This record gives sequence, C-alpha cells and structure tokens, in this order.
Amino acid sequence: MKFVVWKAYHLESSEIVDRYLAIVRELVSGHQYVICDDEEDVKREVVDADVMLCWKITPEVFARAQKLRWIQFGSAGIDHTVFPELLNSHVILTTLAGIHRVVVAEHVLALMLALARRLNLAASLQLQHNYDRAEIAATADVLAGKTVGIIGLGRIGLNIARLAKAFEMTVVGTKRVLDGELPNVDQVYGAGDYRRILPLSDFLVLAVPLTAETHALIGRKEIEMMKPHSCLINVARGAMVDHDALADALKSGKLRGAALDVFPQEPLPSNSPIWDLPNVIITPHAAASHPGYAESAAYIFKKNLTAFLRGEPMTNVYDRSRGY
Ligand code: OXD
Repeated sequence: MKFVVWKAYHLESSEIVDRYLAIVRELVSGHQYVICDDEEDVKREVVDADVMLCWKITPEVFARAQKLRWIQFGSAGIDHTVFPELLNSHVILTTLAGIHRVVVAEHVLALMLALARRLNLAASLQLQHNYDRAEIAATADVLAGKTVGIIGLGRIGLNIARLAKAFEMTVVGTKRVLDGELPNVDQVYGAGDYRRILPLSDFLVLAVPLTAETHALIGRKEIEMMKPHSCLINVARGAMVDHDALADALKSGKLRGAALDVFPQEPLPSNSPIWDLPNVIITPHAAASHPGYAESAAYIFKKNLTAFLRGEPMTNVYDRSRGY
C-alpha cells in the first residue's frame, strides 16, 4: 500500500508536525511512504497512492489520483478544501474532529477571562511601562453570574459549558440535533433558533463547523440583536461573522469586546482595522495549539489506519450530507 503525505500549508515544518509525521512513519512501516513538500511532487506521487495525509488537497492533485481510497486530513474542519469532484467521489475522508475539545474550550475560557479582566489593556499598559490602573479598575468584570451562549454544543461546546459552570455562569446554547438533556447546559435551542440566545448572552461563543447553514451566521442584524455590551468569541471560522459590522459595533460600544481566533481572510491582512481596535483580542488561529497535538492526531490516524486495513468502520468520517 502506498501512503503519500503532503507536508504543506498547516502541515508544513514545525516541531509538532515533525513529531506527528515520525509517529505516522512508524505506524505505516512495511508500506510505501512518501513525503512531498510541493504540489508538483504530490501530483507525481499521488497517481498510484492508496492513502493520502494532508491539510489540503487541490482539484489538480485529486484529478491525478487513480487508486486513492482514503484521505486523512490534518484538521478538524475541512471546509477549506472540499470541492465537487472530491465530494462526489467514493474516497473516504476523515478529519481530526474532536481532537480540539479540551484545548479550544480552555482557550475560550482564557479569552472570556481576559476580556472580563481587561488583560489586553493590562498587556498594552505593560508595554508602555504604565502603572495607571484607572481604566482597568473602572471596567474589569467577573464571569460569575454572567451568561455564556454557545452556538454549537458539540464536543468543544460541551467542554466550554463544563468549564463555564465552574465559574458560576449560566449556560445557554444551540445544538443541531436535540436529543435529550445536556450536562452543564441550562437552556438549549435548535440550531435554527440560534438568534434566541443572542439577547441572552454576555459572551457569545461560536463553536460550530463551517457549513452552508453556518456561513454568515452573525451579520449586522444578528449583532444588533446581541445583548448590549456583550462580547463575541469566535474560535470556529471567520466566514461566520460580518467583520465590517463587528468593527462598527465594537467602535460604537454596542459590543464590549471580541476575541477572535479566526478571520475571513487568514492571515489577517496587516491593514485590517480589526488589529487596532482596543477592545479586540486576536489570537492567530492558535486556539488549538498545544504540545499534545501530535500524539492526539497520531492516535486518530492509528485508530483509522487499523480499521482501514481490517476493512472496519473508521472514526471521524466526514459526512458529505452534513458538511462536517
Ligand atoms: C481545525 C482548526 O483543526 O481550525 O479545523 O484548527
């Protein structure tokens, strides 16, 4: 069996990715294993490949593949790389969904705390060697007693709910399939009713996959419906939010703050006005970064490889009808 790894985009060199690839190499020993750095190499190697590991595949690469049966992607969401030929094929697509449930939930809590405690203001004062506490003292707040609205009570969302409860918050949220009570959630709505949580939430968190339904989820109208002086936290995808409307709401004071890990265009262009808004915390699509990533990703790959070789059902199979 031939495995091709396309070590590009988010799988390009980093210590974590190198560790992941070392584990993968061990797992597939006994099989042919090729690592490609650029698209020309992949186009040549993919022709007789059975399995591909990549962060992204292009229509040009996919068109060359004659034997491909399985693609393991190196991310939880693959919205950035699906195209009709891929979706209409019989190639099994598996993702790393679920891998981020602990780290992204912790990141969200860190962002809520940072927004409430004005840590971004403290960091900018520190850079100026400025010990003036007046603005922080006047605006710092607590999480206890506040409401977090979580759009997407999936694996990450439910972990955010669990952590928020430890901070004595009320938790409301939405779920695509309503199938019984959810732990740590005070009120749950169907995905189509997500607007109902906007006026309730002091912190609105986006934790859903990007699909046709979640694209442009938060526009000008939805921002208008949000609770005055609330905060938006996006750890999902930038395309869910109208950033012009968001910038206006942050400038006017309609929203107290935002913490953004994802953007409509990544990297966020250096001339974007979002950079300079004092009430915004930006993390560069880093909500999922942590040293355990390689092991967790390799664990999913190992499970799937074992199932694939035995012809058994695989985990994290991308559902073409759901879009994640
Ligand atoms: C992902 C991510 O894995 O955004 O989808 O990090």
